[in-house]
Amino acid sequence: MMKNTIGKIAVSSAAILSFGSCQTKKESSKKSETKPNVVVICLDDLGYGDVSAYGGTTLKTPNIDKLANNGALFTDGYATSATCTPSRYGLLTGRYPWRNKDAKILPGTAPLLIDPAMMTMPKMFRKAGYQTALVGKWHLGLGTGVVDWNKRVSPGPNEVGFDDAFYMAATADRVPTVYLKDGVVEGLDPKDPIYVSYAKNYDGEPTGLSNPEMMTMKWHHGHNGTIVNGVPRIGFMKGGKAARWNDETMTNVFLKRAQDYVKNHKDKPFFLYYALEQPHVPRVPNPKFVGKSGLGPRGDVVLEADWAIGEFVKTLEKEGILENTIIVVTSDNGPVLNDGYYDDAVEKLGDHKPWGPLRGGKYSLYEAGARVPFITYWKGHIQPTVSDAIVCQVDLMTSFAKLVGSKIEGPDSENILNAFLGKTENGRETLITEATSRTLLRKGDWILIPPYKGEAVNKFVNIEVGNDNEYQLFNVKEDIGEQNNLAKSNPEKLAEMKKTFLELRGK
Ligand code: NG6
Ligand code: CA
Repeated sequence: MMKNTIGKIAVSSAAILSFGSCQTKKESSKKSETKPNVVVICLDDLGYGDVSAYGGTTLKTPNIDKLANNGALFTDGYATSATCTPSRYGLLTGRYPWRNKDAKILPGTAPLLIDPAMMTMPKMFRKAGYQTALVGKWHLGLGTGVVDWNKRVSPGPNEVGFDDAFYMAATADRVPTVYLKDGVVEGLDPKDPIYVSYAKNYDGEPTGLSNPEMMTMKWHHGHNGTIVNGVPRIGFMKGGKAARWNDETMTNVFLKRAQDYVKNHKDKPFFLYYALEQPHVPRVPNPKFVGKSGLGPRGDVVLEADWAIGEFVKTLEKEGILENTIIVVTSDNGPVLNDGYYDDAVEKLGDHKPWGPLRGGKYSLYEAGARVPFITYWKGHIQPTVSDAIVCQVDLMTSFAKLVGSKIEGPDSENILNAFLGKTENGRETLITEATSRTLLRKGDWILIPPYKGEAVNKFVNIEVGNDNEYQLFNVKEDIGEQNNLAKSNPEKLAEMKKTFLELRGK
């Protein structure tokens, strides 16, 4: 059912006619000899159903849809994890995050998770002659232990392959709420040094607990630390007042950096990882987008992100490099409504389904945890396609290596370049994703979730996280919503899946 819905929308002939149809054969074959720029646009907590090209009708994302309708839309595209840090670790290293025991949601003071000696996707691009850049969310740790935020913080993105990096350290709801440029807090006044702790508050600094009257957004669970711009965050921070970001302009700030990067680097091939913060909490849209979705701030920030993506693509076009740029649009993990603040995400949801037809959400072993919007677009090169291939962000590293003539491979990263280019529906055969350190197997049309202890529903976020005392076996081609556990009725398939899971996962 889902496939039909997607198919109808994504490959409507109007869309095909309106875009890219005038590209001549000669032009495209000439372009493919050059090294295309690669831009990976990764959103934060954007759900499978949040993109209207995936079948949603309440919330419209015209700019992402335009890429989806004129590129390849993957129905079975995955992050490696149902949370951010492990997911981005998989994306950037080509290695499954469950192989690294520290790949968990990190506090803003955590050390760098990626070993600087490791090969990474940006390093691979660099070796192939590319310029590399990060703009947006990092959340993979910084430094080696104790960080002095008043000096250059390293190692960080620059030490794992990014020539240029402009980023937030962790998440929008975690301190420090400042931007860093190549390891240096931007706009810091040396007379007002910045201190960050996740252990205890600094005397006299307002928190969500001590000064609730200062909050413009209330915390629901977790977020009762330092108040910045009326929003109580996770963790404590003191000083650095001039450097603190303004949540309302964050989208514009990141967009401008991404646009400037393109303008200043267009003469040589580049790899840009543009990591937008939406719709992660706290959801603080720019005033231009307040009330625009009718779904409250969560819907508004999705519209804002969609707008930013449209503006970014316009820049590529204006600079004359759209035909020579591959764009990937995806999300680090699935959706969540109440992720710790009272922000009307639940109350104003209406009939919008951020998870689409999938079960679960962020933090979940069920499909809405790691199955995410996944789109590849390359004007004149990728034909409008809806692909059922199983593809994962972990595969981008090796696949792009093949594209740019590099022999480098990520340890868990498969070469499925032709699937990413929409030329074949053969993607991965097997995939092991994770959700808060619990792993599961996708193989062909089947999902195996091993038994895990713990609550079935995380009551704070109201998401079925997938724990069960029994094995769960689903055929997601026939049962995309994972309603029928076939573990008992199909013992042969169960045995086969258990065997594969053991082989791949070990122990
Ligand atoms: C959780 C936070 C949640 C969010 C998440 C990270 C609490 C209670 N919840 O610990 O709000 O920040 O971490 O999200 O603190 S992620 O997309 O970066 O993985
Ligand atoms: Ca996320």
